[in-house]
Amino acid sequence: MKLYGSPASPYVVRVAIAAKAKGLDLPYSDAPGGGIKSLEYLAINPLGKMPGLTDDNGRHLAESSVICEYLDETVKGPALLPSDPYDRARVRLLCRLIDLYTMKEIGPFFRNMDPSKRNQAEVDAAKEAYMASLKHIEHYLGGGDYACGDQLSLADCVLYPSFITAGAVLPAFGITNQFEGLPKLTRWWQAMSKHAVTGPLGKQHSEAFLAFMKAPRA
Ligand SMILES: N[C@@H](CCC(=O)N[C@@H](CS)C(=O)NCC(=O)O)C(=O)O
Repeated sequence: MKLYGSPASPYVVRVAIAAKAKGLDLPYSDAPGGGIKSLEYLAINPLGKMPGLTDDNGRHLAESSVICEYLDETVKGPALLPSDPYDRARVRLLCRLIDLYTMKEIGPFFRNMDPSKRNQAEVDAAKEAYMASLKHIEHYLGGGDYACGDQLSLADCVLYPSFITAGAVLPAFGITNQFEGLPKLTRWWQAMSKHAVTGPLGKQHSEAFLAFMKAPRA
């Protein structure tokens, strides 16, 4: 099994967290051929995005949430999807909310990091949509230490690195505590940062993402 991508990517880190939660260490591998747009990597993931996964049979997969579910079904270890159908749906719903709504708004922030070139209207719209998406996640969150139930699920694997990425970008736009007024998210966030699986991989993501942000760009 090979995971392609960098610890700077929240999408890649969610796969590493899901693997580790199953008891599997899945190291980050560089895309072959010099990067994610190389012909060699496009043969693995034609979308040219990270992560990509090659399984033990040499078959390839793309899209982080799909890869996480594949690991859950093929790697021995604790189940990352609850057995109760409603809870399972809720885990999938939380993953969908963060992908379709929350992460969508990170792009505008990222594009507007430089205050001298900032499109304030774009930033204001992103702020409103981002905070609305957090309220929706708060609504469906369990209220305990885990996103759903009393053990780690795919929702924790997917949400946690996304909020680390967001938390590194938002202070530049005046949001120093993205979970202010959101008690379920606040409790869950504190628990995740101390959790034996999410804590260390989250810390590594945070450091790698901050280094990526500081790196000069062409
Ligand atoms: N929906 C994809 C998103 C992956 C994604 O956007 N990855 C970023 C890195 S954080 C990437 O590879 N971007 C390069 C590009 O889009 O060209 C997933 O869940 O795997």
